[in-house]
Amino acid sequence: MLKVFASLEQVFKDARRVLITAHTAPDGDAVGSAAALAHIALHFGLDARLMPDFGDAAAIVLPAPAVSSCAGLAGFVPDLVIFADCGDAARAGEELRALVESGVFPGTERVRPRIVNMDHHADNPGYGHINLVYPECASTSELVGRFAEYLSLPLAGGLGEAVYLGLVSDTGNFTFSNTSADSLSMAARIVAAGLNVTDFTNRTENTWSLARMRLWGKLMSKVTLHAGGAVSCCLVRKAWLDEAGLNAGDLEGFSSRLRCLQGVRVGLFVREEAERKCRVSLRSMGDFDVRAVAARFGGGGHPSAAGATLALDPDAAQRVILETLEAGLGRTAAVKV
Ligand SMILES: [Mn+2]
Repeated sequence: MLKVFASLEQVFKDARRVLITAHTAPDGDAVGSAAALAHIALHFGLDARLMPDFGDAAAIVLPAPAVSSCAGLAGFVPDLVIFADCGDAARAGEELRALVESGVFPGTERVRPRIVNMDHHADNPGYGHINLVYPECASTSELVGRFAEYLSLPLAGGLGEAVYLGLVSDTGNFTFSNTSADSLSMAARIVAAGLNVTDFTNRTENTWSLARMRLWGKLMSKVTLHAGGAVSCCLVRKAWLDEAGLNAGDLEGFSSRLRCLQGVRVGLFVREEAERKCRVSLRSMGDFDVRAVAARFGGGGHPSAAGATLALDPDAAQRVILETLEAGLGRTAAVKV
């Protein structure tokens, strides 16, 4: 890791304008790792932009302007593009997927920025010129935190908050199977550097609207059990979100709640995005590989947290995933959990 950190440090030294991107429908690790990289870019004196526009998902103060598309960059042409927490380039959206494919920055004829890929998804194909893909990191933010510490930057202030957001987000507040001594000790160093955990949580998590809590209540009242109680399942129709004036970000974390039920090994959450288009999220406690299930439907992720997008209505999407889960769990029925 030290050798590739040295290469990355040189990339930052050589660059002038950096675009830092994370996946669309961003979670705390996407926001946190991108924001932490922006802090590091500012340390090197770079002009930085973030994409997508994280909006309400940000939860923390972003150190650089965030735009929703390349058009929003308004003439800002980067010589460095960093993908954070994107298991494949397409997760950063169509424009930046095209950048990886052609090498040419969208809207220009021959600008070819350096492409850096920082991630912790094991199925990341390594689409950058420089690839830092470390599945042993519980979050991409932890990887960025390690790079900051390699640069002797203390994980304090905005940088510490950004890394901490990713640490807690991808480990479910240090409860998921990926939680390691490394992630906990990095959190300890951030707290030692001044982060107030209660104040941070108040600003980032204790911010629910009543409409959001009531929607969660409605969804929880509709949870069903399958495969002899080994699978919990819930689906949300787009109309329910629209009626409540909510969006997908208001459901962040719901899929993990589905694992709380005693005896459940896999939680399945189906969210209708549009007509005949659903996002399915799968969560396990690490003893059943949900990434393999997601991969069968063109998705990916981690062994205990994965997702896929299906061109089906929500009931059909639920049915096909449940069938796959039931077959898979049947094969591992002998596993004692
Ligand atoms: Mn992540």
